Parts: sequence; C-alpha cells; structure tokens
Amino acid sequence: TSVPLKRALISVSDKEGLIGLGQALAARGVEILSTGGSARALRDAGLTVKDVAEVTGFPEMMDGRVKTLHPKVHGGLLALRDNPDHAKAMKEHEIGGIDLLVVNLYPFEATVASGADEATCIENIDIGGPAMIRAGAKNQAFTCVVTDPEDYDALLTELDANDGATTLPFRQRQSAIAYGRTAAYDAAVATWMARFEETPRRIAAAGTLTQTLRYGENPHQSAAFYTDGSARPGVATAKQHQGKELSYNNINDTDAAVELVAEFGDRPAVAIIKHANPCGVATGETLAQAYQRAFDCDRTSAFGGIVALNGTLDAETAELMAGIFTEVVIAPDATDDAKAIFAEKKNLRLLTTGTLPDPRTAIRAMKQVAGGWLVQDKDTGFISPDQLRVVTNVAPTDAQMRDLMFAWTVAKHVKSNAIIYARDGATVGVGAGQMSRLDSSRIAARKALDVAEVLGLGQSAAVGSVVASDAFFPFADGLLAAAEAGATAVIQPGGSMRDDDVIKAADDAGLAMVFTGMRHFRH
Ligand code: 93A
Repeated sequence: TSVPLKRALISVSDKEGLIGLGQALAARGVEILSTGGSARALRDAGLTVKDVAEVTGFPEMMDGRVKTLHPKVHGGLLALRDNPDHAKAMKEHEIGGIDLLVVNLYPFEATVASGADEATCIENIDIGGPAMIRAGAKNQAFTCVVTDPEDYDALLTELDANDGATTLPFRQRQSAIAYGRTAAYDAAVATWMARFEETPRRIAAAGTLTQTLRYGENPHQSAAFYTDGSARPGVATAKQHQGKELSYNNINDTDAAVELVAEFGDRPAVAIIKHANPCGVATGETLAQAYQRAFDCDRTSAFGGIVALNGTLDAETAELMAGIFTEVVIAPDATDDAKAIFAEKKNLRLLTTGTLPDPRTAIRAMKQVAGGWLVQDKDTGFISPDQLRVVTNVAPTDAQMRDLMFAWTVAKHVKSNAIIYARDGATVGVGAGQMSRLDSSRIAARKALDVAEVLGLGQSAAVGSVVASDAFFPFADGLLAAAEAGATAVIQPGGSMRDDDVIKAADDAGLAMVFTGMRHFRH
C-alpha cells in the first residue's frame, strides 16, 4: 500500500512554502507538473517544471476557468493502477499516474470578507481545484492530496520515513482533510449564494478546523474550534498577544463579550462575562471609567472573568484590570503601554480584533440538538427610542430613556429569563438564566444590594435605577419586585394576557413603563 512518489501536480493560489516544497520534491527526483502561476514561481526558483497545458494539449483558457479539467489530469488522479481496465485506459490514452496532488484553492472566503464586488467573488469560486482534490482524495489507494501549506512538512517527513513513498494511513488522513476543505469551501460558496434569502431555509455549514482544544466544556469532553470563513471580527479572527491557548469555555465567553460591547458604538463600553452571561456592563467617559463601573456591578463574579472593550485598551484601563485575576481581555486594539502592563501578567490572555463586529449584520446561528441542528438568524433585533410605546401615566425622562435603552441592549445578551437593573449607563444588578422571571427579578435586586454594600452606598444600588426584562412580565409580581427594589422606569416587550394588570401595578407604583413590542429570548 506504499506508493512511491514519482509524479506530482502542483496548483496553488497560496504560494506560501511552495518553493521549499518544490525543491524538496525535485531533490527526491519527483517530476513536477504545474499550472500557470505556480509553474512560473517554481521556474523562477530554478526548478524544472512541466506545464499542465503541455500534458493536456490544451492551453489554459477562459481566464483560467479551464486549465486542469481534462482526462489527462483527472485520469491520472483517478486511475486504479492495479485494475487491468484502468491500466489499459491509461496506456491507450497516454495518461500518466499522479502520485501527489498539491492544491490550495482560489481564496473565495477572503475575497468575500474583503467586500469585493459580485463578479470578483464569482471569479474566485474555484472549480478545477476542488474537482482535482475530490478526485485525488477519492483515489486514496494511489494518490496523496495536500491542500494546506501547513501539511508540507508532514508530507516531507512521511517521504523521509518511507523511502520516498506515501503510506495508506497518511493518504487516508490527507483525504479526510481534503474533503473537509472542499466541504467548507462549498459551504462558504453556498452561504454566500444564499445571501439574498430572507429565511435560513437552505443552509450548508462546514467549517475549517482551526484549533484542537485541550478539552470541551469539561475535561472529559474532547473539543475543537472550527471557523466558518466569514471573517467576522471577533474571537474567531482575533490576534492573541500573550498567554496560553484559549479553552472551549474561554472562546464561548469571549464571543459573548465582544458581541455585547459591539452594541455600544463609539461610546466607551466594557462588558465582563462569566459563564456566557455579563456580570457587569458599563459605559463611561473613558474605558477606564467604564471598566471600573462594570467591575463594581459584581466584583465577586468578575474574578476570573472575560473582559471586552469597544475601544483601544489604554494603560490606565490595563492598570485597573491588572488588579484582579482576569482570564481574557479582548479589544479592537491595545496601546504599547497597555501591552507592557499585561506582559507582567503571564496567565492573562490579550486578544485584539482590529475592529468590532457590526451588530446589525445578519449571520446564521446554529444550535445542535440530538440528531440535528436548529438554525436561525442571529438576534440582530434593534428598537430605536421612537419605536417605544409609553404605556403608563408617566413617561420616562430623557435620562431614564437613555438607561432604558442601555438596559434593553444588555438584556439581549443575557440568558433568559433576564432582568437587568441599570443606572447612569451601568448595570447595577443582573438576574440571568432563571426558570421564573420572578426569581431573576429577585436575584437582580439582591445583586443591587450587594453593590450597595461593597460601595458603601447606604441604600440599594437599584434605587433610582431602570429595569429591563427580556420578555413580558406574565404577572405583576416581577414588576412589583422591581418597584420594591427601587426601580423608577421599566422596559419590556409587553404582550402578556395580563398587560393591563402589569400596567396598573406600574401606575400604582408611580413607574414609567415602555413596551418594545420585541423580545430578546436567549437560551
Ligand atoms: O478556474 S478554475 O476553477 N479552473 C481550473 O481548471 C483550475 N485548475 C486549477 N481554477 C483552477 N485551478 C486553481 O488554480 C487551483 O485550485 C489553484 O488555486 C489555482 C492555481 O493557479 P496558478 O497555478 O495559475 O496560480
């Protein structure tokens, strides 16, 4: 099952490592066939290369759309050389076997991510490359396929270890990688092609294995991180500056953190995430101030948290953060001074994203259930202040309105049932993930008391706050709990059978209440 490597076809868009590979193959006496740009690069490096056009007898044509789509190529990739019929066909049509195929594809994903126009995106859909990859990978009995420059070293190691041949287990592994690549590639094309569809009815999903994780949610679960090629700014594309590798839970929490702070635009904002929920979110005049206020919302939970900023991490903010143990800090950028401060904290991971994701950009969200996937649009729902309906006798003041909008935005990122108390653009109590809304209300109120105690306020931090509920109050009790805690204004979707009771309770308590008409469940 070992196949000596005599003839290779190289056709690569990403020319990284190409010359080194070409030299190593030439040194082993391998005949190299290649396409236009790849052949040119190899020749420029002094290597002897045969053009695929010479093999097929056809020039590359139609802007390169047709260059390798020919029986002389595909026959060489697909022939079962120990099959007499196949061997006869090879002889009759002068088809030489291809033992190694090195292909990486037109950069479709990167072209889409760059915002290129439609014609450019379409021209970057590779046809011949995937056709060859699939052919060679099917014929793993004879053909070895390499689709990633990262595997060039492994290939050379394989050849060294096997006297210039590839073994079946190696080819099998490479075939799996190859089909994974074409699946992810076609999924990216299909997703892009379906960009005009309003509902996520037809989806194709496959990702590129980006990182094998040490473990999953728990140490006994194996796990990996796949990226979808969309290049959305965030945890999948961020640059890590220091610290050990992110874990499964870190990646999940970091994602939640970035997506939340991205909602606040240019206003300095900080979110601290624990177990996928924010334990403190705040805006401020500066990031340092926002961080301090987010931290003050729940100093206990912030320990070991994940922090996202929506602006460049500066020294002042880094200094504040250095005071407690934080797992991950993610920001669009960081100053050299801030980096220097973090350099002392070996366990802290610093990530930069360059820019923030656009919270209005529609993307697909998938959740696995046993036996299938649930697919939906990500919650990009947005309500502007003029869409709110005031349902109480008193209307919110301008200051309350700003806090209501802030609290509502945070509520969208808190697991249901979500109750959020906020004051002056900062959360002062978060109740998350409870089975009853009343329990979430109680927890949030309890948190506001803790804040008062830590900061020595003398009264609950919820006094004079506003409260947001991610879905309607089914009964007046949750709302009464909020009034009792000291909230003065309420934002919620409305739509309960008992809205009248709830509105009456708000009026009796002298609260201002607005309905959004939109809910933000998050599970
Ligand atoms: O336009 S194609 O889909 N038609 C083809 O027949 C074909 N064969 C290889 N693109 C094709 N390729 C791709 O060209 C490869 O997948 C690779 O990405 C690229 C290498 O071209 P060059 O060697 O000219 O740089």
